[in-house]
Amino acid sequence: MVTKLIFLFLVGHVLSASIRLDLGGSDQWMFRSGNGNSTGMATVPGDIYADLLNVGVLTEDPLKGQNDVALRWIGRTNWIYERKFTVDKPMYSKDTVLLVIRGLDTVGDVYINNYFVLSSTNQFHQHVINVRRYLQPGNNKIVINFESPVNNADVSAKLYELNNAHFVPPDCPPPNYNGECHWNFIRKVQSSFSWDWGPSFPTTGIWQPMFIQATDSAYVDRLSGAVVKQGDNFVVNVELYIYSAVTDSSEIHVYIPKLNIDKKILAKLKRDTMNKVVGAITIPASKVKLWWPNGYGQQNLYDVTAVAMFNGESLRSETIQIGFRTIELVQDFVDPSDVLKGRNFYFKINGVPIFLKGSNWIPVSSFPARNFTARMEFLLESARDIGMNALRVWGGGRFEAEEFYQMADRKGILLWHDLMFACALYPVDGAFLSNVKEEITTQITRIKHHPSILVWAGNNENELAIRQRWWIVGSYPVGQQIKDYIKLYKDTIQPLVKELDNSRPFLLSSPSNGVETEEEGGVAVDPANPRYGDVHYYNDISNLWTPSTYQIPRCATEYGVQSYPLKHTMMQYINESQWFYTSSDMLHRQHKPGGVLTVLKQVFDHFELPVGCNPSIFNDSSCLTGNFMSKFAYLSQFHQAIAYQVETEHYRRWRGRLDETGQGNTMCGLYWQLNDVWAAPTWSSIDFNLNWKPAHYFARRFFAPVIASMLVKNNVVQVFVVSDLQTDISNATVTLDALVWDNAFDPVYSTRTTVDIKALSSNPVHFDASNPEPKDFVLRARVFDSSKKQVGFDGILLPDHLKSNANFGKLTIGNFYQKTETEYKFTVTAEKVVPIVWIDVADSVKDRGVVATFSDNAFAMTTAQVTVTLKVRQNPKKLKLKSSDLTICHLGNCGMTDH
Ligand code: BMA
Repeated sequence: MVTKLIFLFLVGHVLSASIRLDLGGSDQWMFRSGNGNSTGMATVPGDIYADLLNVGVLTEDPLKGQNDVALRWIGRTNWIYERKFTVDKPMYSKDTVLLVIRGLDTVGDVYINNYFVLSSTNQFHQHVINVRRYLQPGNNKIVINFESPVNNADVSAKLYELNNAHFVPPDCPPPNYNGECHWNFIRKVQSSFSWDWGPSFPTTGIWQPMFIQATDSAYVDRLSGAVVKQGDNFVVNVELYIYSAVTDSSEIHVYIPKLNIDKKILAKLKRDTMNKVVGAITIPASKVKLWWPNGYGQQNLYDVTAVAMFNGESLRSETIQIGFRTIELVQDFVDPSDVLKGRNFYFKINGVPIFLKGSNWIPVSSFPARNFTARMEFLLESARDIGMNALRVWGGGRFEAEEFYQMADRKGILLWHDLMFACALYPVDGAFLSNVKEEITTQITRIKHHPSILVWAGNNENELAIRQRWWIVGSYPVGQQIKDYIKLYKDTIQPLVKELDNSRPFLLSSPSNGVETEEEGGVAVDPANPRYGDVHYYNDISNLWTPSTYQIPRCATEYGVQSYPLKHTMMQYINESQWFYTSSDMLHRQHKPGGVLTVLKQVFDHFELPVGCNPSIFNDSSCLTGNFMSKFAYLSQFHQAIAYQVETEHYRRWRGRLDETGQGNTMCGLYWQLNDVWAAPTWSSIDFNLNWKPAHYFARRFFAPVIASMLVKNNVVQVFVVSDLQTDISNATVTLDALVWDNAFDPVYSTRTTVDIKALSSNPVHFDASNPEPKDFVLRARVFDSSKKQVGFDGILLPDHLKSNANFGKLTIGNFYQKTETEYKFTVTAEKVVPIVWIDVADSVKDRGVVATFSDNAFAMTTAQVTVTLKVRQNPKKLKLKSSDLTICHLGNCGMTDH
């Protein structure tokens, strides 16, 4: 009680000796191009594209048509941002006046009243600098001269080549990306120079908040700290960053109100420096409620606040939230008597082995300075709601916004966190290494308190790139590439990360062989070896609906296949006349080299072609129509969904099982990719307009805690009941039915058996009866507990070839009613078995900003009627929905009339 009172008193105390002036806003900053041709008011935080749109220099959304190419000049231009601000008497009377910048994008010099203040070289750096001596009473001016990021990268690459007698690959992205070169030479979001799923928008601007903080005493910049378990206790290693105006000592209190903790730390602060004050709070583990990933328990979080008592003043930090949980990365040999079989690779959270189920996160937008709270919330909720427990923050993106980590903490989404290096080799000169060290120190310190962060990985695919010889550079032999790689990730980054954060594991790369990579010196002979660490797996040639296509890895952190957005999404960014698959706008958005043909081939290996069209003749005119494109877009999405199901279930079936060569014990399935930054054919399961693609609905079923997954081998069906539950299901009944297209909903074959389902494992279930030849059947497996309640969803296995022109009968939506403000219920009735049913809200409703998802969708109808709930996620105009606002189609007719 006493603690609480002190706490309230301190929080309420007026911070009289400090003055803050926010330098953000939309009515103070001006921007102009280096040559003075474009100019106007700017918004801070913001980016140059938003500013140019605001003032009308750009008249169209950069994401439309081929604007990324038309607007290339923006990234190749130097931009100047400036504003005036007033230093009033009270502020001028302070002798410490700090300029605090949370992020500049990217390379530029900052001046106040023509005095040079600092140079920015990195989008992920932050700056706190005493600028008192540059200030004057009254009017002051701050100017930031940004260099074009494209030119800067280009010049840096050339200089490096001159000094080191070799270039650092890659030079440029493939020409069809319409991207910029040498992203590896500038420390900004690597994909802002283009990627295979996104356009090139090399942003410039003041992308994070900026303010002036004047003080006579001190300014508390940041509270941070990681939580580790030691014996029976948790230890919160608190770090407080205080910029002090004077040399003095301070009494610091760190409060964790829920635990009634008031920890006193005495600190000696040095004048005119950022002081790092540390303290350890030891808490018996029995006193706390653990934080769990989604599906395993509550996401218990605790507020932590620090208050520094200073010269009679109390300076309060921002409140952070921490969680108590342990992380263990298990990498023991699968068979100690035969180490060549490889090592396990899985994570235990609070002692429970967790199968990582999820996807890969790319930046929420090409324009990350803008406010994307709602979009981010939607995407993370979409991950949580379908049972994901993990996302990989991919290394070509960014250290995310604070709110991203907060949402992941609250939703129980574990984050496999790459550091921001991707698909490239990097310079290793002194300047680059110190630049990177500051970046990593800043960012890890900023976010390490978040319980959702599971692991750091040094980069995306750079080890793989060396070994798979992605680039042959005569003057830069592989041996030297390896040496440089080791210098950057093993000798520089790894010790730094370990020093900054000993509360979670560090991996040199993703994918890597984990411990094996370390034992091989940092670059493994075969980083893609499925017996060690994680793998990324892509295949454009083989049948993706057949499990035998896939490896049996320990952990799959990337895999996927592309699909096209539906017409309604595309129509907001291209003209209707471009809605055919070889139109210049559609080709423009397909960055994956060869992607147009591989998607066509993949899709029509499983589905029938629309009558009359033969896309193997590339310009067959009957395929080059909007109708074909509409149908093809649906089919590509259905194909993607089934491929993700087959691959993910394959991984899940290998949970806790090894083959005779020691492969197996697979513990991760993170498909590539969750989200999109533009409307284009990509690997995402949620399109740019936030429509869940069929793959996302499939994921809800294939990521369910218990699945009944079928494997057909030599015409024999086996059912694997894979359980991520922590308790066994004894006396479960497993049923298997075979259905056909023309026997209504009556199975032509049924069998069942009773088994015990072991927790946290994959349980192969054998049937006594001989099973049917499964080629043309829809197979359905179900699991029931001992009280005859179904566990999980129907397991469905569709035939390898599906008649996408067939008539699957009439589908009817009925009994539509509003259940709550945001939920509607209805039934779907079918006449016969339908392989895939697709429900949607009508385009006219989407046009009014409605984003909705369904409790189930893209499902096989194997009973006459199912009940579905529609959940309205965004509804800016507060529309009331009617049953006529829904559309329904099936595999045979989706896209036949435009939806
Ligand atoms: C991997 C990723 C990304 C890429 C994806 C699809 O290489 O790491 O770089 O977008 O595959 O090609």
